[in-house]
Parts: sequence; C-alpha cells; structure tokens
Amino acid sequence: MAEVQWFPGHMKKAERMMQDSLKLVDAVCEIVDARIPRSSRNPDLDSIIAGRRPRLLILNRADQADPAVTAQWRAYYKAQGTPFLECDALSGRGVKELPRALRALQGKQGPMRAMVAGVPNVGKSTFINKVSRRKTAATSDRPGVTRGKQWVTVDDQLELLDTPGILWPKFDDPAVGDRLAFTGAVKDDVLDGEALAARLLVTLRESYPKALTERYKIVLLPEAQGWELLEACARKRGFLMAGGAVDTERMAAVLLDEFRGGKLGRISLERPTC
Ligand SMILES: Nc1nc2c(ncn2[C@@H]2O[C@H](COP(=O)(O)OP(=O)(O)O)[C@@H](O)[C@H]2O)c(=O)[nH]1
Ligand SMILES: [Mg+2]
Repeated sequence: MAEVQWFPGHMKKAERMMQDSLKLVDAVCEIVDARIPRSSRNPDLDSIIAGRRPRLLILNRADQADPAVTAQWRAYYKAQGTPFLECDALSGRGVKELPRALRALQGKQGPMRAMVAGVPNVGKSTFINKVSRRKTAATSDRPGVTRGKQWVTVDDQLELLDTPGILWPKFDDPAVGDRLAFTGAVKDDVLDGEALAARLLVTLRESYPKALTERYKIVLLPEAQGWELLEACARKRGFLMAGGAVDTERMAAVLLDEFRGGKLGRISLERPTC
C-alpha cells in the first residue's frame, strides 16, 4: 500500500480549496466511516482547520457498522467531549439532527454555513442530499466523483459546502491503508485486489469468523494464509479457469464487492481500544 503513488494532483488542489473555503464557513463537518472511525479521519484536516473552526464528527454508514462497536465509539467520544453525530445517509437516519448539532457547536444564532469534509466515498454527497432533501450533490459508488466546489442550500438557516474527498500522501500505519481500501475509500485501480482480499479474509477470520463461514462455507484453519482462504472461497463458489485453476482474481473482486455492499453483515474493523 505505502509504496503506491496514489496521492493525485486533484487531491492537493482539493486541500488548497478547503483551506481557502474555511474562512467562508462557521464549522466543519468531518464525515467518517462508522466501520473505521479512526482510519477514515484525515490527519491533514487538523492542519487545514488549525483550530480556526469548530468541528463536528459525523459517523456515517452506521447501518453497515457493528452496532455493539458503534456503542463503544459513542461512549468514547462522549468521554472525550468530542461533538459527534451518528447517521446513515442512505436511509437518512440521524441526519436531521445536523442543524441542532451545529447550532450547539457554534453557540450562535442566525444563518450558518458548514463545510462537509471526509475521505472519498464516505457518503458526503449522500449526506448533503439527505439533509437538504435534494439531489444536487453528485453521488457515486466510486471514489472521487465530487471534483468542484458545491454549495447546497438546506434552508434559510443553513448552507453546506460539499468538498471532494481527500486522502493524505502517506499512511504511517499500513493497516490504515488497508482499512480504507477494504471499505472503498481508495480507488481499486491502484490496488492489488487479490492481496487486499487475502488480507481482508485474515482480518475477518480474526474478528468476524462466523460472517465468513456462513457466507463462503469455508473451513477457517487458524494457520491458513490469506491467499489459501481466498482460494478456498473461489473453489466453493466454483470460480475455475480453463485448466482447472481457481480464479482468485474474480473471487477477490467478488469478496471486496460483497464486503462493501454489506453482504457479510454489519462489520466494524476498528474499536476505540485497538
Ligand atoms: N449503506 C450506506 N451507504 C451509503 C451511506 N452513505 C452513502 N452511501 C453510499 O456510498 C456511496 C458513496 O456515496 P457518496 O455520497 O457519493 O460519497 P462521497 O464520495 O463521500 O461524496 C453511494 O453509493 C451511496 O449511496 C450510508 O450511510 N450507508
Ligand atoms: Mg461526493
């Protein structure tokens, strides 16, 4: 992961754009993925905001996260005094709390403007659409769709600025890069899908073995390597190539797709404690 050159020019541009836009807003909504609330926080956002604006943390995709783990995060943020909101932008659960939460953060009356920031594909545009009950912010199931600067009027009291998703140039911890890739924040075309899928299988064997055995009907030997698990899944699915070799490339794509699509159930890859 770390060796891949994947910090594209448009992300650098986006960082500059956010820096410039900061003076136009009263607050920043940082949207994170509830399945990876730590890894999906961009460390560069701290230096972009530099304490100049209050920040509301928004745990989106709560519908895909393990509810028991999300409860741990809730307790953790409360103990830390971190203002946060938990939601599911697809169904809209929790999003209507936004104006109230921003108001509490700000402690001021009158119209407010907030910038919505976050890594690619976390649900920024979907969230904005739900809050504003419009279809103005472009959404996509691929990272990197929002490119320009987009203001969306919610009502006469609130305006939101959609921003392109940004990542940061280097992951200090390769596990962070993996988690962002598992959940779809990093574009697939810069990744080795089979290696990634193999690592996802090892991760899931550790924390959600039942999800794996139920979906793919494989035996989870503790000593099996990730690629062996991937082969086992491919065999069970009948993904064979001419000559009889298992098509692990196809299985990798299917696994990542099914994981991201929630077919393996509600899974969280990070807890406040580890
Ligand atoms: N299950 C689920 N899917 C979501 C949620 N929020 C967004 N999505 C989906 O994730 C994909 C990316 O959303 P988008 O808003 O374009 O992400 P952005 O890149 O951060 O603007 C879309 O297919 C959305 O429908 C959510 O809370 N739950
Ligand atoms: Mg977007």
